[in-house]
Amino acid sequence: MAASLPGAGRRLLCCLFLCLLLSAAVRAATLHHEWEISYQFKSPDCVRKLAVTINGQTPGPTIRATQGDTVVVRVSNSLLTENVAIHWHGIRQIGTPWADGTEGVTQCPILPGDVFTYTFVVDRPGTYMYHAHYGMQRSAGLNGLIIVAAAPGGRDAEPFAYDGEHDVLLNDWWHNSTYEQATGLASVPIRWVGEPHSLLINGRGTFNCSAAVAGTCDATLSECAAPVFDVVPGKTYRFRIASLTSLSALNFEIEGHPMTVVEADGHYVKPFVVDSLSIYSGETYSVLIKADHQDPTRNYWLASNVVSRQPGTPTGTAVLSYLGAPRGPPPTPPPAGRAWNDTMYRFQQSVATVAHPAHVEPPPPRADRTILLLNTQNKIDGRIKWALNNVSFTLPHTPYLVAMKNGLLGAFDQRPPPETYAHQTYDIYAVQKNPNTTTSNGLYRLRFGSVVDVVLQNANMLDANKSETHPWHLHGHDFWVLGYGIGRFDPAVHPATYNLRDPVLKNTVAVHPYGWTALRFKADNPGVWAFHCHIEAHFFMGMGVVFEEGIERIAELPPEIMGCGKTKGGH
Ligand SMILES: *[C@@H]1O[C@H](CO)[C@@H](O)[C@H](O)[C@H]1NC(C)=O
Ligand SMILES: *[C@@H]1O[C@H](CO)[C@@H](O)[C@H](O)[C@H]1NC(C)=O
Ligand SMILES: *[C@@H]1O[C@H](CO)[C@@H](O)[C@H](O)[C@H]1NC(C)=O
Ligand SMILES: *[C@@H]1O[C@H](CO)[C@@H](O)[C@H](O)[C@H]1NC(C)=O
Ligand SMILES: *[C@@H]1O[C@H](CO)[C@@H](O)[C@H](O)[C@H]1NC(C)=O
Ligand SMILES: *[C@@H]1O[C@H](CO)[C@@H](O)[C@H](O)[C@H]1NC(C)=O
Ligand SMILES: [Cu+2]
Repeated sequence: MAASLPGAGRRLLCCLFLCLLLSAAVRAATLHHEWEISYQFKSPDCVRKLAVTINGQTPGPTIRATQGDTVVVRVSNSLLTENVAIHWHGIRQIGTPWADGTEGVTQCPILPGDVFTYTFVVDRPGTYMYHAHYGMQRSAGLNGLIIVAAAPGGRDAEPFAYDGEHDVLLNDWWHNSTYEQATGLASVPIRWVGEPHSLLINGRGTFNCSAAVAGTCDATLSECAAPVFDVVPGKTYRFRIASLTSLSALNFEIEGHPMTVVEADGHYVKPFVVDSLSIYSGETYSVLIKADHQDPTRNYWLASNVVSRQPGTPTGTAVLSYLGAPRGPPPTPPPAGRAWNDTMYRFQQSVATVAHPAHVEPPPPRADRTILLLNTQNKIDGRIKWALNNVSFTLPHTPYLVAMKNGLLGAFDQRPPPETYAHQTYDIYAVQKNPNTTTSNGLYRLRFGSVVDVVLQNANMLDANKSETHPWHLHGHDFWVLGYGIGRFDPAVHPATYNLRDPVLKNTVAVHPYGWTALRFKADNPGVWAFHCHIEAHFFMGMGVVFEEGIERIAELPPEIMGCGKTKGGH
């Protein structure tokens, strides 16, 4: 069309195009961050311990950006003897699959003394996170928030209003080192990581010093003082709540203040009210609360409690402080949360989380491929593992992205893992007769642009009458959550019950004890993407798979992601 226009018209078009480009360029900023990763002595829960920090802090700095911005993080590894890699959790990395930060999948680890620059676009507004993705390093303190504001005047503006905002990053914390934990998990017999010593809110908790090794605990440190969230009576606040726990499923509440859930994993949801929020590792939510307490003379607790496992950790606390009320802790004991084994309460929240009516993105009506994944606890040579369809996942030494792009066929198992399991006969309530399994680092290759359903089926563990919640996180995509159930998934029955009308899009979803969860995504983001249980110990023990799609569409990889494992073809 432009070719047939007279010269003047063509110039006008060019000018219009340039103006558009320029105005977009004005809005979209490039935000530079310089991060030095190092070990420091920290006392997040008043007990001194070595922590992996960013510029001396744990949690690290919050990245604040506006939709469309480019974030550039220059990471210098000053850990002396330890590698590092940082994952940008919930950022899809469209066009930058090498910046996902998943060691063994999208990059070689960053060596001590080396610098690696992550550059990516934050294309959606919402609440996201970052954390280490190398070994069990996440539990050592490398984590933080990414908060992306909606582009002003854009169609992704919030469908809700509020007067002020507070950010809450939830975590669990051990005094053991991650090396002690990882070695324990790989030992025979296993030394399980156990329940956390403390629950942290914005990196702070309170351990009872009389139970700590003498000389390591100081309850008067400001570093471990309960965080205070200030509110003005009558105002409405948005609380962004994110969980990066290594193990714990949490029940979060703000004493005496019902919460209206409005966002989940960066997507607006149909508002619903809860007294307490169930939140799993890898998930984020925004809730609105009204600062409308009846008693103007007091403050209120923010409380985080372990659920889904029998708790052995005191409540994590912070203070909601009303303007005009005296400073200091609330007069009541902190709320103990829901019963830890009230699975139906948590299940109901899952089901209640659907897309906001004005922000429904309908899923494709049907899938091109369905992968059923049975998750079981297993054994290999006496070591306890987790497996999907009887395959326990291990990471290759050469990142898949590099291996596949460079045709290094010997870098990983070329046999794809199984698509399904014996779903008609497998008894999800029984202890397996033969828990022996095998390891593999094979992956699922997805046809580019195809629609993929994944159904996660939970089952009994090695102990009788025991099944746990697993929060599954997909890299590189958001998925539609089509349905949940308790019991055995039946492919002939349950797909008919899927929510195809207004399912929420998420990047992390729970599969409840003895339950199933069905999700759908479009394999339209060229790259190699991990999909795994976000419990640090479970992924370490094999609870994950990897998807590849459109690898041939990736023009060239940055050399900085290479340099480990195989670098030449052959075997
Ligand atoms: C963690 O440390 C405690 C105290 O030293 C020890 O009893 C426990 O066995 C350790 N846990 C692991 C998994 O090594
Ligand atoms: C700390 O532990 C000691 C000894 O077990 C106990 O007497 C005390 O009440 C505890 N303090 C708190 C604040 O829980
Ligand atoms: C929940 O656990 C408690 C013990 O902590 C037990 O008494 C109760 O029966 C359990 N409830 C259910 C529904 O399993
Ligand atoms: C499971 O593997 C162990 C070796 O690690 C072996 O001794 C045992 O016989 C196997 N069990 C079955 C049922 O095959
Ligand atoms: C896993 O494989 C073993 C034998 O290799 C078999 O006995 C067992 O039933 C399988 N388990 C599942 C869940 O398929
Ligand atoms: C497991 O539950 C069943 C009933 O659901 C019961 O008969 C059995 O005794 C339980 N086993 C254990 C070890 O608790
Ligand atoms: Cu898990």
